[in-house]
Amino acid sequence: MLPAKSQVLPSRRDDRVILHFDYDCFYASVFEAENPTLKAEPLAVQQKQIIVTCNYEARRRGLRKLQLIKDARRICPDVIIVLGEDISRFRDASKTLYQFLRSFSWNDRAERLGFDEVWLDITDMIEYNISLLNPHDLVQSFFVLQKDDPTQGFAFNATCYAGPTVPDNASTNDEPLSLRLKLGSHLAFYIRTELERRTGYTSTVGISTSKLLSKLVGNMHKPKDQTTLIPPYACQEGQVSNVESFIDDYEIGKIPGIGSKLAHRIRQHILQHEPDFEKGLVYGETKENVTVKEVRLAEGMSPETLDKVLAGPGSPHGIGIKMWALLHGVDDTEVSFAKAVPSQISIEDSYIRLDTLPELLKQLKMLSCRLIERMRIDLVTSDDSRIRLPGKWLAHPKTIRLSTRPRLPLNPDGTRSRSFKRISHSAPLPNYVLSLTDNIDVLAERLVNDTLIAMFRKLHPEKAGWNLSLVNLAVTNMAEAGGESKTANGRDISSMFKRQESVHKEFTAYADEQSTPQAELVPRTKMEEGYSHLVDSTVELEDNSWVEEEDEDNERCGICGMSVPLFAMQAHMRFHEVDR
Ligand code: DGT
Ligand code: MG
Repeated sequence: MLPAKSQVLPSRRDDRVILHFDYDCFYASVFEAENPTLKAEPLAVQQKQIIVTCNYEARRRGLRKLQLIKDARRICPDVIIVLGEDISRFRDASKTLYQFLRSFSWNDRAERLGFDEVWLDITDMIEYNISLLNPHDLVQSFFVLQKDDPTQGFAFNATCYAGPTVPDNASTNDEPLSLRLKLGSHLAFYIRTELERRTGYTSTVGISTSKLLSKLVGNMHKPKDQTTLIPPYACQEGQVSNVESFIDDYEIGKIPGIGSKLAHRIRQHILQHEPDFEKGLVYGETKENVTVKEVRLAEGMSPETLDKVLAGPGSPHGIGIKMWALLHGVDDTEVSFAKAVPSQISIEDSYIRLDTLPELLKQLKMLSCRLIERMRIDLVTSDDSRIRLPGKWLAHPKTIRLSTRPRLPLNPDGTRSRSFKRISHSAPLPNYVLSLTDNIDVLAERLVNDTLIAMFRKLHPEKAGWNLSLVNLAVTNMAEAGGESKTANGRDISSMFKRQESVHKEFTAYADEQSTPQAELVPRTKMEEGYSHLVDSTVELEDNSWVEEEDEDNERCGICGMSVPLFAMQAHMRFHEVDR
């Protein structure tokens, strides 16, 4: 007999209040912030042959994210298209907005996902403010934003939610969670209004008790709005849990934490055949939707069944129970503390073809330069480390890691089987790389010659015959130079928190795109830019359960550059064939 749900599900942590922020049409908003007249125009941001995002005026006229440029021009001839290949402007804007949101937090649980999403765990602020409420006059309440200055805050009505709710017929419910979420919704409203007033950026916010639910529910009213998932959350006798009824209708591939490959396997299991795909650029979009409810209620479904369905090479231990929890809207992962220094810095690029030593050396040199540059930006205590040398290292990476993704040799029939596993080799990072007086170019050259070539030979002992689709260079194993911070393990680096410019740089960096005949580079996807710590085992893995083990198997479409899971590649190529 199956164990009762309560025995197998991790308990839901409904004592928390968590906000999820998603900036509206982020890349387009960055251009609009630089040139506000663009706001009234249909605006799209181009990377290679696709529109990675467009503003809401463009969406009103029929454009959408991840559309081919030629389609966009056909649908909306007066669309203004700007080039978004240089991601540094997005990184900078993201950092500024993050610092703004983080400044509201008391507990410093402020976690970024990619460039344009942030979670804040505001539980402590809510609890404190509930303790201040006057139960006889909830309508005229005041939310205190700073404990040491009770005049800093805003007036609000604690008897109702701010903004829309799910379900939308907000029946009065007097459980304590209801009051906590009401306060959360008012704080969300205040912060996103302030964000817009101070920076011009609009955002969409979800309010709930976990990262999963706040992220999902925020999507219900876009753009420039917010949504609270209201109680009851728990399954009680005679009551339907709003959590389950909310999550039940979602296609399983839309649940954060269930990545495209896992979703594909679950669909296969439920449908008992290979699911058909939509033709189009957005990979993994299935024609045959399988909802959370269908999976949950499928005959014989249990964590053990999911374990069997999802088991495979590289599947993490406990995948079944983890997925089972997500299907019930249960996610107990914490919102991470803001970090003083990244746990690693990683630079990578992907190639259509990289199979000669001279080209490899050139790419290693380029990646090394970018890596050292980013190390100096993220880990050195100067506001502009490139100008004010020498600065001081806040953390010393102790290890360097080289990873490659080799293509398999041709089969006897001339075809090539796809395998996209990365292989890695790590070595101690030579000390000279930490010199702040030497020129980056010189250091990079030395690193390649002294260390990286030997590391490469360990991975690829054969003289020729290799062909790489990706090279990644990372420094890891950070020894912080100090640490009273929550994330530090050494001496005092608290000063770092005080310097806005030096904290929270984007922790993953990528080489600039340049097209060369030998090593043609293709555009980055959202996964690579920001979501990489979700999907890429080389980046920021330690934080939370949002790691999906699978998308390393993605391959880049040589036509549009989309990162596409292998199983969807055929359907994706059919899309281009039809499109020609
Ligand atoms: P939204 O949130 O629907 O109002 O629109 P965005 O543009 O903020 O979209 P979102 O939140 O999914 O992604 C944030 C930014 O990340 C977006 O402005 C462009 C970039 N991005 C998203 N998906 C992809 C992708 O598949 N490839 C590339 N290269 N960039 C992407
Ligand atoms: Mg967004």
